[in-house]
Amino acid sequence: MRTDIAQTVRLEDYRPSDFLIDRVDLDVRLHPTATRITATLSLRPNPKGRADAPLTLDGDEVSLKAVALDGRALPESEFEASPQSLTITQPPRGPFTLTIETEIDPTSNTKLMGLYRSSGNYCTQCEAEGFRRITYFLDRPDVMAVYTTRIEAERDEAPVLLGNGNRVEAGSLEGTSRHYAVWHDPHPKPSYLFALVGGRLGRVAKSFTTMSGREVELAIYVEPGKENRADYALDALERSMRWDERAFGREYDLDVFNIVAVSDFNMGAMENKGLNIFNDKYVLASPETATDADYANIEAIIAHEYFHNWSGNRVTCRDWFQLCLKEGLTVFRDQEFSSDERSRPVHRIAEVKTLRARQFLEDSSPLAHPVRPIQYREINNFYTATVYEKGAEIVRMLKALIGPADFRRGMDLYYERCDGTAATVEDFLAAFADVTGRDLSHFARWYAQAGTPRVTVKGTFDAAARTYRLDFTQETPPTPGQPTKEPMAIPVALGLVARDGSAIEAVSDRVNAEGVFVLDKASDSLTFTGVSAHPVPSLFREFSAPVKTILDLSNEELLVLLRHDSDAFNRWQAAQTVAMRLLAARSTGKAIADSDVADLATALRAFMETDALGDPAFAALVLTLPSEADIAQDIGRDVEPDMIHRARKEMRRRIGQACIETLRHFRDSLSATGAYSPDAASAGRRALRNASLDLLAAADAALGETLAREQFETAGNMTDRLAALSTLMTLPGDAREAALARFEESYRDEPLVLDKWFTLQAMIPEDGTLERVKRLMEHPGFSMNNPNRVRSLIGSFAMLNQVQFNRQDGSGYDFLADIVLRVDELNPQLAARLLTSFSSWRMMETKRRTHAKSALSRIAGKPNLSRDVSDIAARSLAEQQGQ
Ligand code: 0A1
Ligand code: ZN
Repeated sequence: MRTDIAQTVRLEDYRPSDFLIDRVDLDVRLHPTATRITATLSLRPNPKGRADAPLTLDGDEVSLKAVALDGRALPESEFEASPQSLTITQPPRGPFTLTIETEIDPTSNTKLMGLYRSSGNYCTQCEAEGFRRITYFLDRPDVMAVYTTRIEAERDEAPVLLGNGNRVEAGSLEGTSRHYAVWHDPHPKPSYLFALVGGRLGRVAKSFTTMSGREVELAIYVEPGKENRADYALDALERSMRWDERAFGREYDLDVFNIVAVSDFNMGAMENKGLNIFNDKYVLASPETATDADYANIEAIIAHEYFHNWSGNRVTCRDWFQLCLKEGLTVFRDQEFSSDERSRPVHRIAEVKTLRARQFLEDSSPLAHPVRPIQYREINNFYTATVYEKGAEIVRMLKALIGPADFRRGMDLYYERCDGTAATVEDFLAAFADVTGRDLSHFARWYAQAGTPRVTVKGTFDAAARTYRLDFTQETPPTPGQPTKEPMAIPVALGLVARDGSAIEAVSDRVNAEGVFVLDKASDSLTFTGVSAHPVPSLFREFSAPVKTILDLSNEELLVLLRHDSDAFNRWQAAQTVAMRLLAARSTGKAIADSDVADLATALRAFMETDALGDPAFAALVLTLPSEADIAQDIGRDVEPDMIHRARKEMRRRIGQACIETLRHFRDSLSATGAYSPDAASAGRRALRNASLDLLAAADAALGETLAREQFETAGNMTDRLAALSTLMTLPGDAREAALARFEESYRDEPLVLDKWFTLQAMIPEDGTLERVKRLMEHPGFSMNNPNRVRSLIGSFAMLNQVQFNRQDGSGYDFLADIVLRVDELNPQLAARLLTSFSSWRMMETKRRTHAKSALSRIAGKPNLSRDVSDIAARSLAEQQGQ
């Protein structure tokens, strides 16, 4: 375990490195338990650094075998070495070469950082601080070098050898069973983008010609025998490359682009230069094993990693505080790509659902932090929804504020100025300020201030004056370390809707050509003139800002928006708001009028009868009520998960019964014809059909069970089969257990499919689920060492099963605490992620809160915790100022 537990890194303490590394030559001799690395580093003092500083290189669990300076072996008196660092006390004052030999054990590397093994193959993960687990290095993103890597291995064990950049040489070692390959990457890069792979892998490939005529060989490497499951990923890669050329004028810059899928990976994927390494869940797909959602995720993540080649690799981050510079921007870019490839409104709704479920939750929790944090103890804990998803929303707002043409000009200027450098958020904003001549310093607050702003809006119609006034106020709640807040610059895209659906030609000089009003004060108002009848305002169209809104609209007015708004996002939002009001009231024991539920059901039925088939994917979203976790967040305090569960179930029953004929019709008429295709239109039809099945089952359990069983047996693809099984999960009894057994029998040799089986069972909202989860941990397909398995079973239980994780007897919390402590010994990053499922603990009612606090305290009190887990535990428990 690391010993520097309490050390805090602060943005304000940033200073340039005292030394720079221009070239790195690596010689890696792969061996299962004793891999040897010889690193030859070309160093020089940094003119921007301190003049007489020693040279201290970072290390982490590496064993030093030898060190030489300019070819002279260094005696022990001239350096200090520990597994965590290597210091040359009196380095030369000019350029010099340091040769370091280290040894590491990839087989026992269960942290999956640095060089490790997955299914016998060798692979690496270096972001954020994994390179120091391979050799001693200035392991910080502003030290950028040109790498040449020679990889040597047993030919039998690792016939495929891959590195960053282009392959420049390969051959056998005469008279031995070993072979080697040499890779050279001409683009200077930080160490976190280093990668190598050695293993037995199958390959699919395709060639691609970039817009300027460069020939690139695209290849995806997978477990042998699964090559045909990589076709969709390869196609998504080609489409991503084309899109970046079209949308941003960015083309690829090496002769090869390799992707390797591995089955043990802590995150989704990694953008290493020219050699992306992926969690195989985000590469492998076939109609029989992957759902529509899997296909969409693969497309998005392939795009995300590819787009990093410019936003992240060509322009990287000066330090880890600037993580959103690459991640927020790249998420924005992959979201735009998916929106262009699929339905924009449907994709936007999906993005917002994720943002609210993950980022708003984080923002209201003890783990809240600014998009650009100002301090951290463990950087791995900052790969968060705030940095990624809120980071993307900031870029989206910037585009809304300055318009698409200036946004593109700003992006071009940013790339032109910062190409080949390690940049900051200030560099990014300066490009847009310079192309528009605007002062973006107020806007920059979005990077610094944590918490979700709350915007309250009131509308006043004056019939005599024919005006309609909107009064806005905003406030942002306190978050850790930030008790008081400043107003934010909030773009409000808006319009007015007449109650009969006709267009309203109202004007206001506060609204720009794109229909956006900017709220940048604590309160402000705007008046429309020429308004002949009382309108319904449609605010935050397309979710123009990551804020919570409190509207003074009646349910009836919201249902006007569901029917008539030209903005699809707000049609969906209107139905969600009405449902949420009713659900939150019911879940807190407040009476609601029966007629209110009936009105919502009637409006949904009307929507389905007239509009649903025009865009089935959109209709499926409208039919889906806010989740139990969404409702808990809306209530915000003294939450009783069982009441929420009952309220939601009851409302689904009522809506299902009111719409039963239409649901039946959709379920029967939207059947697939022909072969499965993952395209958005086909997926949309399946989504509506399966949402209909699920609501039918809520309305009539016997009918639901019959239909779901039949669909489970006859489904021609995994989307429909899993949807049927998921509906059966809501219906306790023999049919459910029999279907689960059948599924296990069919897919026990398909780990990624078995993960879905683990997840569905972990989510069953009934007593007995915790025992089921414990039993499943003994299943031969489960492994505590594999992050996908742990996340599917235990992560799903803790994050997606509101009632059983938050059991009033505290057993859900105790279980998770035990698991976190066990996993921490193997894989601290995974353990810390699991622990974030406590982020809603403070909003629970007293009994649950007490149990959660004691489970967290038990974790925090354990000696020898990893830095990852101790950081999350301590922040989760900290008393918050001003809250
Ligand atoms: N940069 C990657 C995410 C990533 C971060 C840390 C990792 O360490 C285990 C792995 C991947 C991305 O944004 O896709
Ligand atoms: Zn990323």
